[in-house]
Amino acid sequence: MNTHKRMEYHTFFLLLCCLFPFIYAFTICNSSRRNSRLPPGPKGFPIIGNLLELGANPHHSLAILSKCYGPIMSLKLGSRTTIVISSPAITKEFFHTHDTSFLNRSVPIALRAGDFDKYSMMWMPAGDQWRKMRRITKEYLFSVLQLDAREFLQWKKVQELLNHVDECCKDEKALSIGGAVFTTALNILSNFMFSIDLAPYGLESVQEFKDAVCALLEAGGKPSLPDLFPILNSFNLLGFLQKENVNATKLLGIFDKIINERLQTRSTLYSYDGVSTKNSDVLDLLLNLNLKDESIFTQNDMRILFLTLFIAGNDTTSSTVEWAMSELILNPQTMKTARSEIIKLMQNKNESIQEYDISQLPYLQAVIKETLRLHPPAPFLIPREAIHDVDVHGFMVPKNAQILCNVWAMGRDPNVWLDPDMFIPERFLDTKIDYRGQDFELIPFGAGRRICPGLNLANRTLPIILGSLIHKFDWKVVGQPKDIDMEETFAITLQKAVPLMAIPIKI
Ligand code: HEM
Ligand SMILES: *[C@@H]1O[C@H](CO)[C@@H](O)[C@H](O)[C@H]1NC(C)=O
Ligand SMILES: *[C@@H]1O[C@H](CO)[C@@H](O)[C@H](O)[C@H]1NC(C)=O
Ligand SMILES: *[C@@H]1O[C@H](CO)[C@@H](O)[C@H](O)[C@H]1NC(C)=O
Ligand SMILES: *[C@@H]1O[C@H](CO)[C@@H](O)[C@H](O)[C@H]1NC(C)=O
Ligand SMILES: *[C@@H]1O[C@H](CO)[C@@H](O)[C@H](O)[C@H]1NC(C)=O
Ligand SMILES: CC(=O)N[C@H]1CO[C@H](CO)[C@@H](O)[C@@H]1O
Repeated sequence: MNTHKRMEYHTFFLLLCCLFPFIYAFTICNSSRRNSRLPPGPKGFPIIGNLLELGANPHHSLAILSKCYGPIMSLKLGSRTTIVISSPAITKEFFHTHDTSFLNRSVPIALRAGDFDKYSMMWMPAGDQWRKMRRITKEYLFSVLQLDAREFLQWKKVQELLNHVDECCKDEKALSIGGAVFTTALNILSNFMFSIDLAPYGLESVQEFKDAVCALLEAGGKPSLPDLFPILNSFNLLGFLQKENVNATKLLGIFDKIINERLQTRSTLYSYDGVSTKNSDVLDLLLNLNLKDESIFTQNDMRILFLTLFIAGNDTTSSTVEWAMSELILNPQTMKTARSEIIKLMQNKNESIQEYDISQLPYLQAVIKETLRLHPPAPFLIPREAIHDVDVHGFMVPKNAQILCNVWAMGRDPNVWLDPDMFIPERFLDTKIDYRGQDFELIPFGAGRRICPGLNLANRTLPIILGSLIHKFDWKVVGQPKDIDMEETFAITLQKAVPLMAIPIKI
């Protein structure tokens, strides 16, 4: 499988090199036609669009291309100028020095269907509405205060996960790590927000919810044909988009139901003016806000916010834990080191890891960093768009250009990391490198003003879940660890192509 993949890139690379003279001739001979200050790249060669479309892993293809053209290059995907950046220094210019010029998102056409881009904080242009949503998530959802207040809740959800694993343990049953963690991550979120479990372990309804979100994600992530060749837009893949719409509508329907039910309980509980003074969860806080001044925060804002957060929070968390577990099972010595650290810290406590323990588990934190370095859930971050023409690094980035930051390539760049392909958490032990968006060699959460707002939550959820899983259980796979399939599949997030199934063994 691996060799096969490698062959494929090899072939791709060869093909490129054969094409290079043509591309070169094409570009140089007609350079008067285009702006010569654009970053280098195979300009105006539509076949590249095709190749990307064909390649299931565009982050690999673009990493190869940037070996030819350098860490800042421009491509023409259909009619859209795309700037691909793949070095920490250049990334810093974009998301630090010139951050305000790249605050807009470039919206995949599939998402424009349901006006999703107009309402969702993740895709909307960086205007007043976006600033408002950022402020609300910062104050009401992911502030240290709010996260502290809900610490017990997260802990409780992790206990449920451990109980579930315990049961699989008794039956010596292999368990889908991603699936189990997905349920936990979803429930942590849904309890943060509405104080209910959206996903009981292993029920049909979860699958439905997952499928719906999945389809939406895939639609957003793959560079679809009409995106690359807008001329095809007239076909519009109508049936497809309508289906997406139905699905989004369905998800929104779930949130509507929850909101309406809450409004009803509130009206009976707090009969005076419907304002809850006892701030029990995010929904209550937001409804209070909505009651204070409906124009500030409408019910539609609310349900789209929920939808966005569920899409953003689902598989990022579970796929990171899944990758981490795969790497740890592949590297037993690393697993051992991580576990001993936890056992040593916890030996005088008879409980499982709590949030305040994390700061005393540097190795566990390093494992998470190393996982995010090699397997960033968003290999291109989430594409931004140039608001106006910008001069970067001596090149001209034109207005409306789409910016792809290949964090996946940076994570595996030998100029940036020693032995980039090896899983070595130790590399983070004696550095201060963190993923808060200031160290540009490691920015799985993005950087600048549009950095992932869920960062604080993820920084608590990831180590707690992973730490608990390896503290209480040893893990083995059917067959040899070295046979674990580490292939990736690309939607808007990077997931394992073959889910990790592992058998827990109680310690
Ligand atoms: C391992 C976990 C996660 C990773 C690696 C991750 C990564 C990212 C990245 C790379 C971006 C784009 C940043 C940029 O443009 O510079 C982003 C945006 C976003 N993330 Fe996350 N994320 C994670 C977890 C979460 C969680 C748990 C939530 C919420 C529940 C969340 C909510 C969002 C939202 C709403 C945005 C859009 C922000 C905006 O456009 O203003 N993320 N995330
Ligand atoms: C560049 O291409 C255009 C047509 O696309 C042609 O008219 C023009 O002569 C070409 N310029 C050069 C320098 O070859
Ligand atoms: C959602 O979309 C997927 C694939 O596009 C489809 O299989 C599924 O049936 C849809 N769900 C609904 C409720 O339409
Ligand atoms: C921890 O141990 C103490 C006594 O040693 C006991 O009272 C407490 O219930 C235990 N807690 C848990 C979670 O087992
Ligand atoms: C993540 O949590 C750890 C431990 O609490 C803390 O030291 C670190 O600064 C946090 N990182 C970010 C990016 O918030
Ligand atoms: C961001 O994009 C929107 C439309 O997509 C546009 O109206 C707006 O002007 C852009 N923002 C800025 C600051 O240019
Ligand atoms: C909708 C969606 O992305 N679902 C995913 C959530 O995470 C689990 C575990 O990684 C995936 O299996 C789902 O496909």
